[in-house]
Amino acid sequence: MQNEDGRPGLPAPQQIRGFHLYEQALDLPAQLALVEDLRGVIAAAPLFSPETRYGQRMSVRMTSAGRYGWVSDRRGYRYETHHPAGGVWPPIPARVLALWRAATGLTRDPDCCLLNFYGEGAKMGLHQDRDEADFAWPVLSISLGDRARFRIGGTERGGPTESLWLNSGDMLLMGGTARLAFHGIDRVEFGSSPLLPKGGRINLTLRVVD
Ligand code: MD6
Ligand code: FE
Repeated sequence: MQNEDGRPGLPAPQQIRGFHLYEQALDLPAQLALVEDLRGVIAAAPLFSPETRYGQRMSVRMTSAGRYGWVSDRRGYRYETHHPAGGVWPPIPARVLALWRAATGLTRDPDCCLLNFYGEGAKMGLHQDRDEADFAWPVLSISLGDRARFRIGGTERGGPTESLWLNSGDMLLMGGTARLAFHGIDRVEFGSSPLLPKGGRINLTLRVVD
């Protein structure tokens, strides 16, 4: 299969407010292989519950792979070369890099693969991804497991929003005019996918950091 840009291996994306949605970009065997890779990432860099600068714990648990990982604590949000427990982050799995190359067509690989895990009741408030040095690089997101209601706004907080479902195997590319759009996860339909035996949702976001 080729998408509109002639990139092999991906269906044509749907465009929603400048986001490119690749529905079912990963078939079930590809999703299962990715989950196995991510178990290795989590074994090397355990999930943690970041604190916000206001001292509240996020409901999403996180870890990262790559040269940089995204962390949040009372000092604020930032990228760090080390896990909060001290070690360097594990490398980004080759299969994840292959998806980045296929979806973006870029030869520059991402520096960070942020892994978000949503257990029962977890959600993520509307935010912009703006901790990276250069917003010309896109952000690619990959969804695995339970389906989630993804909300998209504009570049100003408080403007109109719309939402769409992200299902297991979907990829979403946020670039161009959408790169600084507000977005978040309203809710996850816990137990809606059989991919993760104990339920939950994994979201990967791939970013060029510096
Ligand atoms: C999520 N995603 O899907 C949260 N960020 O769980 C994000 O925050 C996100 O999906 C940047 C680009 C795409 C995303
Ligand atoms: Fe984000």
